[in-house]
Amino acid sequence: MTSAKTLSATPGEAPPESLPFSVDTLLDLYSRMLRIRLVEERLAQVQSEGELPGPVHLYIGQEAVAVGVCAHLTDTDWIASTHRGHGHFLAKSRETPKLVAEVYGRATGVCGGKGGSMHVADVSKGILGANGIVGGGIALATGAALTAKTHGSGAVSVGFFGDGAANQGVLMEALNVAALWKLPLVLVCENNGFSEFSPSETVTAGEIWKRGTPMGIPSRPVDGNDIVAVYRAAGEAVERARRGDGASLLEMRTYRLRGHVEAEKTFLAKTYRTEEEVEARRAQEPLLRARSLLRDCGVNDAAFAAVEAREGAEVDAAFEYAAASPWPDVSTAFQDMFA
Ligand SMILES: Cc1ncc(C[n+]2csc(CCOP(=O)(O)OP(=O)(O)O)c2C)c(N)n1
Repeated sequence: MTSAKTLSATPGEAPPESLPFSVDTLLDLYSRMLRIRLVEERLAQVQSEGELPGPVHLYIGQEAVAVGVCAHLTDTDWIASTHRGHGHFLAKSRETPKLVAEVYGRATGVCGGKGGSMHVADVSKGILGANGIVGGGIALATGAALTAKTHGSGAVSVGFFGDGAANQGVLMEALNVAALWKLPLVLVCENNGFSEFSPSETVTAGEIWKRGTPMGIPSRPVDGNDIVAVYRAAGEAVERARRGDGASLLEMRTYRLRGHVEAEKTFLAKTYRTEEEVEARRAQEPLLRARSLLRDCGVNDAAFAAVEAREGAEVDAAFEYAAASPWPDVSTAFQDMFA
């Protein structure tokens, strides 16, 4: 099969003016976003068929944030995630079968099937886990940044959190100690427009990115559906943290295209947004925009088809693996619970 490396119409050429990387890199970032999208579309399908043991909060529409940020990290850097964490996991680790098996609750999952969708974690890859406690990842990432600084490991820690989580007091505490102690921390707020069923403007005062500036923390809003903008902003913040210059706060402005949780329409008494609004925002979604940019760079249909075939095959294999995997044995119920 043709590899992504040879797909661009401009192999080996300098990137166009507007790109901070080669066309091949853009295609690679696109393929990573596509992997997340394909996994989650399939999760939506199997969830509706009753195949999953628990609820799932999908990341569809926000893929550029996880991929553009994690592109700057290695396995020895840390991330802490949210209840909407599949995208963060897959952007940091490509171990798709382990992720899918975990969401299926199977023994072959990355947490042996005991974590499920909201607790996918892999410390060996620097993934401190998805988190059912809104804002919990902010504190975990700050602690990991303090550990990195104390040990002089050179690692950077990234805390992903939602706009709803930005209203938890822990954000203030994290910003305070991160500024005081110059922690190697990047706080990434994903403002996807909603906190559960409340539009952000009904529960959040002012602009979230501005909450870092009183502490002297470089803070900025970013178009979170533009993979290039995310990559650039995250690159600067990660570099700053790695240099020892301290923390940054990025507010990634994006949009949640699916429900807060799958099947929410079966229990919600009233809607909190219109179909027209969602459709209008679909035109701005990150994969569509990355495709359009790649086309402008000369990437053709055959190249897209090759990427789709490769990613589709990986995702098919991951779902086959998960569905065929055993449930955890009851005798293991108390293993790995305490350290
Ligand atoms: C501490 C805590 N409070 C409340 C909840 C219930 N809850 C689950 S998700 C959610 C909304 C979170 O919104 P946001 O942080 O914007 O993330 P998004 O769902 O938009 O990704 C709430 C309030 C919770 N899980 N934990």
